[in-house]
Amino acid sequence: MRIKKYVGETVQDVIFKIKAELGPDAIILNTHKLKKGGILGMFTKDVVEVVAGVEEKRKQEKDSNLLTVKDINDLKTMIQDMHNQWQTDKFRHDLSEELTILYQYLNRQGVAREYNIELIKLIKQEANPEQDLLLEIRRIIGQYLGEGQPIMPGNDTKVVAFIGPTGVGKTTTIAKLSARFALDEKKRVCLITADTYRIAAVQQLRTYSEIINIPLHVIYNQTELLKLVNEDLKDNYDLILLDTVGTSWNDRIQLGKLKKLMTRDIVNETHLIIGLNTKSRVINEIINEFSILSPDKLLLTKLDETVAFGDIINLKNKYKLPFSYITFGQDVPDDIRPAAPNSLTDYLLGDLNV
Ligand SMILES: Nc1nc2c(ncn2[C@@H]2O[C@H](COP(=O)(O)OP(=O)(O)O)[C@@H](O)[C@H]2O)c(=O)[nH]1
Ligand SMILES: [Mg+2]
Repeated sequence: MRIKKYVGETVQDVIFKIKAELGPDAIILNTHKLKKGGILGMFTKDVVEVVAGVEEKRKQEKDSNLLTVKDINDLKTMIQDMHNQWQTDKFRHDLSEELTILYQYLNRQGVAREYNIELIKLIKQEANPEQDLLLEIRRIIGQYLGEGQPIMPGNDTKVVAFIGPTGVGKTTTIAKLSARFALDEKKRVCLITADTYRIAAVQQLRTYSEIINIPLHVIYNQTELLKLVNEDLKDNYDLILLDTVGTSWNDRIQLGKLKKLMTRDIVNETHLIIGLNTKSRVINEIINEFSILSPDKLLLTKLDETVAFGDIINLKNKYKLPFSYITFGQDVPDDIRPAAPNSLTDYLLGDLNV
């Protein structure tokens, strides 16, 4: 144990110093008051003396966060490879200075090389040289991403289901949307949850439904869902939002169950929720696995926890599905917006300087 003595005017002062120096795990071993300073017994000051200690971490624990020589060499090789790839990237050499900056920028945002090249070619072809280049880039990338497709309640009751991995923001997004539709647009909204796996999940949605003052139904199987939608709720609501169990993307059994539950004769529209803070490789695996549920739209969450937005382009290209909404924070109902091309390009091109 590392032990040290601290002196200060008050106990709070001393504890503050101890925490700063020894960390939150420090323990107080002894305290006492004493007088200090002064001349001939006059002008002395009361001070507090505290002895504190902290258990020293074993060497091995400390070292686990350090990079080994091999780690450093691997990193060097990786950086060198990236540098070589960039240097020998033939495509780059024929570009104007501005387009080189854009190409490099999109590369850093994580846009896959093939899509990046496609975009740059498109901009080369279509940008009007009379116009401001940045505005032209925004316009062309906006067109490339296509119009967003948010939920449009119609004359008939519309049932919209939300699917995606656990913790991606399904329930929170449903709460945001139901508040928007029920409170702002005065639509008749009803919630159904099939997420009965955890008690807390139902409670979470129930709390929102009570605040927004809309009904919530809990269903356990397809028969109940069918009866509820086709008999009890039909024509009484403009919009029914269906929350589903948080499925691990590689749990095929669970995904199979979900597929059985959400047949097309019940659900009109399915939004697959993707946390944009997820690694590109994992996003691809998620979409591949969830494709058995034939999602109609992609809904992007957690843009506030993301620094690279290239996956917006990668997703659009690879899956050809429209985006419905983007969410960018935990606040219900504020942190959601329809996925308009303008909003998406704001994120993607936010720091671009050409
Ligand atoms: N930062 C951030 N957090 C979010 C966003 N959407 C949801 N969350 C948080 O993510 C966590 C999981 O959300 P939840 O809706 O329960 O996910 P579910 O398991 O898919 O239903 C909660 O703490 C939410 O507040 C978002 O856009 N940004
Ligand atoms: Mg949930």
